[in-house]
Amino acid sequence: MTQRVFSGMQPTSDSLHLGNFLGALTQWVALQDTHHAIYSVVDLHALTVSPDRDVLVRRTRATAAQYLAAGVDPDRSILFVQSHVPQHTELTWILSTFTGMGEASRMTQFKDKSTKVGESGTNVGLFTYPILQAADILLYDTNVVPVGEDQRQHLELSRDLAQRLNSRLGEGTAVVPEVHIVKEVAKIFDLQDPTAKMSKSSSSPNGVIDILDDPKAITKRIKSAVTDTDTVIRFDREHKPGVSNLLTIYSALTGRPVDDIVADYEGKMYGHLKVDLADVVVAALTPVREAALEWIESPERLDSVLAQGAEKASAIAQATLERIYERVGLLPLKHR
Ligand code: ATP
Ligand code: LTN
Repeated sequence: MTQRVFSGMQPTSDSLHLGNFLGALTQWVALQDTHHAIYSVVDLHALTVSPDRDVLVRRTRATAAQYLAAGVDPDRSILFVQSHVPQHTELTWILSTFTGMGEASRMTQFKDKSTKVGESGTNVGLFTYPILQAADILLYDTNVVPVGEDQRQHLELSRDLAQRLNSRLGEGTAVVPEVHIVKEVAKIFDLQDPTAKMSKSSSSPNGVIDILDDPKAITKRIKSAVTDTDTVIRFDREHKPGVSNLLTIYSALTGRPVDDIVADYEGKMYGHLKVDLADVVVAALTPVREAALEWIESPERLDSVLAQGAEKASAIAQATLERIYERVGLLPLKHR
């Protein structure tokens, strides 16, 4: 049987950034050729950061638009919004009763995010976030989950929960998912702080390249990327994180090996590399930006694609949920 892929991103920003694009979205698009793919805009996860109502609605559509623009193909894959499929919240409850307080407390993303906002700003949803993520994955009997490096620990929890369901409720209750992380692009760094990951919640907007940025803004940000006082263009993650990050992006977008690119720039200055890289990024993102803006301007067409996706996703999710409900011993409802 064709292996199944599932992944999702939170609608926590108007635009996805180059890290999301290379670390996740590009892999999603490629996996459609070999797998049955299911991709979701995980709006329930985004509620953990208490967004404004109108902003969340807008970002949910914009995120779906960017998936489509990057090449997620609704004729081959399922594309849907998480809250349209209520089985996600239903399975989350069951999984929460299989999750230990200790293991949930060890999640580093929760620790980081809750430290940032302090105890008064931390809601329980932020704590149970990885359990909802496990529900997303297990509901579709997912074999492969393409994500960036920062999601590795959450994926470990999903795997542990799947194995626990199988040992307590019987083999075949859940599929144990494999994480799919492409090493080269698993962590794209911030252009202003090349030791931190490029992130939607970055403190330095100039360090982030957004898919929806116009070419001028992209060029400006790449030209002002932090490098080092040395002048040699070579790949050295530890001593030259800024230049290495630029080389990684260049290589990922052109498909050329880093060594070839380094050879081309022998004896040249950082400025040369940056000017050319700006052209490469603009060329790669412009068609995506234009297609995304078209989708954003046709919300009805977009909503209809999402409605079809939700219907297909729901059918798969309901079958899994019924299997698990039956195995945990919830009394089946007999219709009169
Ligand atoms: P936030 O900063 O709000 O946590 P984010 O920018 O990390 O957001 P997510 O929605 O959490 O974005 O991530 C969506 C997907 O993109 C995930 O698979 C994540 O691993 C991947 N990803 C995020 N940032 C990067 C990055 N800098 N490099 C590679 N992959 C990334
Ligand atoms: N936590 C993920 C988003 C996410 C996800 C998922 C990723 C929610 N559910 C299921 C893969 C599979 C993040 O990128 N921050």
